[in-house]
Amino acid sequence: MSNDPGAPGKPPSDPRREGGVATRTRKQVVRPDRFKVLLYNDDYTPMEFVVMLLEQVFEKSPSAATQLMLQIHRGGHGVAGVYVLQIAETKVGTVHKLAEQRGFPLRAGIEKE
Ligand code: TYC
Repeated sequence: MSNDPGAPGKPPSDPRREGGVATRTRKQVVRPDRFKVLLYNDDYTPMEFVVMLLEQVFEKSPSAATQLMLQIHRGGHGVAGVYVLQIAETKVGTVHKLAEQRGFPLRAGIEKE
């Protein structure tokens, strides 16, 4: 806060009012774009592996992870989480790395929200 008491009988000086022109400066609020991380169904990745990923990579509860895995299994794809781009890209890379290590064809992708 300003620590300018001003001269007695005068209001404190306000640099935004110098020259008698009132200006108002608002900080621009920048909200970064967000991206959905999608998981796609396939016929070979075990259900338990997908549930494990949803818990450990996407921080879902065990019951939320199971429900979402079944939704992907039945519907073809689902949203594992929503993040800023750099985090979304890292999550996709983690999914692909862990799936490839186990020889599973699981695929993830990114879609702008
Ligand atoms: N369809 C797989 C199975 O029957 C399970 C599965 C669910 C795979 C979700 C991928 O993103 C996926 N074993």
